[in-house]
Amino acid sequence: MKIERIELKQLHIPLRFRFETSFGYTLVKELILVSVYGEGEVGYAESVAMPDPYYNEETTETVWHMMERFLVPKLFANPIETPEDVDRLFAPVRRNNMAKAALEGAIWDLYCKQKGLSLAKALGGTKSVIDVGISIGIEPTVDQVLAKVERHLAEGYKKIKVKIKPGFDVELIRAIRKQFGNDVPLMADANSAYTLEHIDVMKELDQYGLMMIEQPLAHDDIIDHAKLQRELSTPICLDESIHSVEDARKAIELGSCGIINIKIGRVGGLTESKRIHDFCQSQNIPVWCGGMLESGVGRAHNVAITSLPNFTIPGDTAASSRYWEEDIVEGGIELIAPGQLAVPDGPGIGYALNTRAIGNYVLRSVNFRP
Ligand code: OSB
Ligand code: MG
Repeated sequence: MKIERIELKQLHIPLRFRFETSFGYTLVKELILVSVYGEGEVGYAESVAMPDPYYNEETTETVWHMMERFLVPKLFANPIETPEDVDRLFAPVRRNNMAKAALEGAIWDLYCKQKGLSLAKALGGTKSVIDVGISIGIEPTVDQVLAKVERHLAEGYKKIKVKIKPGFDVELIRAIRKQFGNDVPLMADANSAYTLEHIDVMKELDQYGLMMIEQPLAHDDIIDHAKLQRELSTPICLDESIHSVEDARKAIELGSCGIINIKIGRVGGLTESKRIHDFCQSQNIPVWCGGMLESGVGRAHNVAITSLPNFTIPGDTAASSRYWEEDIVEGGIELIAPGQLAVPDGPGIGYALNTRAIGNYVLRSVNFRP
């Protein structure tokens, strides 16, 4: 593959709602759109790092720096035949997974477009339609969350995830169960807001038949999660704690979780995402695709990876119109049936970019050439 040019664009896209978690809130989505040009095609991906280092240690600025100073030069200095070569080339760089994933993802898209293959097929996807859920943020009141649950259930989302934090947890889950019943596929995501000192809260949550509790304890922990999992019948799902297939292996061996959330950015790319998927499949651990409030470009990558067979639990890839007035992919990515998205079969990610919308959202851009 000949790479002729790499372009980075920083975009700011206003969200249609305020999205709050236990670690902060987002009103305007900030992302880096990566375009890799070669042999008449362009591959696209986006960096999912947030502006601030509160979900993980990366930020928009660290991603830009790592790409410019280390990762792009590696791509120009080495022959690349397949996306797996990129994974190997970036391996000596410690962490900075979101920076790596954005470049690797754009090269996956470019590679697929050059071969005339859909990204889903190239990754080993088997589904043409995927079930999706929705992640609902913390609101000022329980009633405001209930109103959102009602709206999104009516749209047919197959899994309702609510964000929790100490003081906004058991009462919320009890209210959702009371209003919508025990059959609603419901889970809670704590984004590391608890410690083992909150064991009583966890045991109370354990009474509500949740599909899982996502990342209750520290972002860098798998020991306490194993202790907690022994006390609960609800499966723990790890998000922040898993950066690689090695992390997944250790967490599963310790009994720290029963489910894993795969985010392509957090684990450093599609190649590593597929490894985690395959390993979890061999261990009978179901996986699902997490979200980072991605634009349509990032969500197109999420759709492609979700088409793999062990993504048996609906992910957080909601429709474009939930997030944006106008997405940066033409027409957005919308539900084709209640709670379902189509897996495109066109080349690469299968969506064209809306260059006019991108022009409205762009803050800065830079081009690199060999
Ligand atoms: O923990 O899954 C998370 C968004 C930003 C950072 C972390 C998380 C999330 C979400 C949103 O839950 C999922 C989405 O709608 O993209
Ligand atoms: Mg999470």
